[in-house]
Amino acid sequence: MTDFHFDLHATDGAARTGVLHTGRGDIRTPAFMPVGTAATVKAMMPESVRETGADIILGNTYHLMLRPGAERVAKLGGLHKFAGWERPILTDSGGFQVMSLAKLRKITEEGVRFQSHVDGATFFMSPERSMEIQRLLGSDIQMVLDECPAFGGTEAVIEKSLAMTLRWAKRSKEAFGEQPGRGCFGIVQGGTFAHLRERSALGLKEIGFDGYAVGGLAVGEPQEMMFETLDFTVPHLPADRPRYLMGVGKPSDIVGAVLRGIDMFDCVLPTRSGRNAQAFTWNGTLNLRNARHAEDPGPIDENCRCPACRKFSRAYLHHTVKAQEIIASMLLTWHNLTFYQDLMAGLRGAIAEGRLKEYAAGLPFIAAAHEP
Ligand code: PRF
Ligand code: ZN
Repeated sequence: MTDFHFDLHATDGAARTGVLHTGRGDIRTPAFMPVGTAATVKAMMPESVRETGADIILGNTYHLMLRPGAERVAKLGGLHKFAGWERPILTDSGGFQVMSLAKLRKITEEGVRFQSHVDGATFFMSPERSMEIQRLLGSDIQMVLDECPAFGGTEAVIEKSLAMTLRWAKRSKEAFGEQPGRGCFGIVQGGTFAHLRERSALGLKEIGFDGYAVGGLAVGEPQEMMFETLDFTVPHLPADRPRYLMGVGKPSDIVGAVLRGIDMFDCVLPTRSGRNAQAFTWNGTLNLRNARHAEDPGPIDENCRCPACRKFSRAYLHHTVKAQEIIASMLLTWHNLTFYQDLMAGLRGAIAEGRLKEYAAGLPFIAAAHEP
């Protein structure tokens, strides 16, 4: 089996392109991971997700432990077989989702006790249990359990949270143990405080991980502040390991983060907004619900290779959105995931050719005003 390892092929300023090798296949970086929270990328068949250009999808420990349960998925042959996706899967640890979705959370040094948002049942998640679930699922990239503090916390609050997150990272790594072909990623926290981000990165490096995520961003801070935090965080991460910015983001967030040395991304935006009638284009976003599309015979994007653009008009998409037809979600999700993957391919090509800055500056959506 292929060892889990990262090969850097080229750099351009702080930006990098390469391949992350796993036992289940290769991931070209910079990479965008479509979100498949509940063992499905919503509204998409797995082979269609692959056709958009995805090398890896993301799954969620939190959702899968509640329903259908990690032990059940393991009994059925693991998450890849269960979900019909044989390529790599990264699983988030559940820390972030417990904070945003669960009811009656109680965090202690041992872990977090919470009530399911599905049926109110009580669960307990420790760093060890999170890693056990991710192993049962068969995840190729397993994330440590962390605490993602809300934006705007005081330095003292963020510092205390970070100290526990580092202790959880150590326990998570020990629980991960040795798993051939699979990797374990640490998660840098520390809010928007430079010295806390540095402390977090140094602490994680000392433990030693296969990759390093930047967590605690895109939690309500302005884009400029996210970029500034990356500027003082990324230099503390090892150059020979992949770097993953969690839960990001808009196309312009991704371009800015790639320019700052990030290699991997995940976000619900292309899938969720596709189910909400929004289409991404090189000139900004379109809302297909808008009446101005009602008699438009043209596609979303003349140059797009996706089925929504090759076979259907804006008028048809407008109609199916208005009529709440399922195909509207399917086609707009397919289009948006194609757009995101084509953007990543464009970024990889530009880095390989040493022209990323010019490529990024020439992207019309970076400056384009969004449709009201
Ligand atoms: N931690 C984890 N998952 C996450 C985040 C985090 O901080 C974020 C923050 N944007 C998204 N997903 N474990
Ligand atoms: Zn398209």
